[in-house]
Amino acid sequence: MRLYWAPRTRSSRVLWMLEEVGAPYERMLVDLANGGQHNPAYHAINPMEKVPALECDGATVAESGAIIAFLADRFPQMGLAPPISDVSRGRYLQWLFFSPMIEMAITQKFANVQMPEHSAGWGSFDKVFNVLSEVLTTSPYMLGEKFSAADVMIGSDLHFVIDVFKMLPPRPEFSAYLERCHSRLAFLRAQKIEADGA
Ligand SMILES: N[C@@H](CCC(=O)N[C@@H](CS)C(=O)NCC(=O)O)C(=O)O
Repeated sequence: MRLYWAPRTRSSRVLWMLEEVGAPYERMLVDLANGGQHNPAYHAINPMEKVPALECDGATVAESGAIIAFLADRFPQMGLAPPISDVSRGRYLQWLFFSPMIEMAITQKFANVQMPEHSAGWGSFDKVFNVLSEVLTTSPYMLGEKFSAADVMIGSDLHFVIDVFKMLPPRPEFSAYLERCHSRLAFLRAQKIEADGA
């Protein structure tokens, strides 16, 4: 497999996922500062001209959430997603797809745009994080006791919102969750790769 990436971007979550999966991969740096993402060869891989993207056995996939879902399904032996026929797959997909709501909530806050809660698909900034708080107050991970690919998505979103952008005042349930996510060996390996790559 080959990951097209750049440090300190949304590639970080895919790097973390690849380390969770443990299968061999190589990294190809896309030089965002010098327009590497606009190179026609890269455009063919991700027409959005953004990182990350993944090549796997001749197929390409872009969008960090899609890559993470793809990897979880491609390496089922790692137990990072409930099996297709398992009823808990529904809740897993719900949280995997929740990440864009977090992005919308952050964008709304940054842009300082007012919207009626009933017409915004994500409700509101507070609603999104209160819903996550509700889950993480009673369970160690988004699906309960077991870490899954949904935690790679939600964990990396919360890391950006809380640790990097400092957009949310500390909440004990989020701090404890991030501590659990950040103590995973795969996360620590990915962090080291980021640091060395940067
Ligand atoms: N929805 C995409 C977003 C990817 C994205 O926004 N990547 C940024 C870095 S975090 C990027 O490549 N920016 C370079 C550019 O737009 O020129 C995903 O989750 O993969």
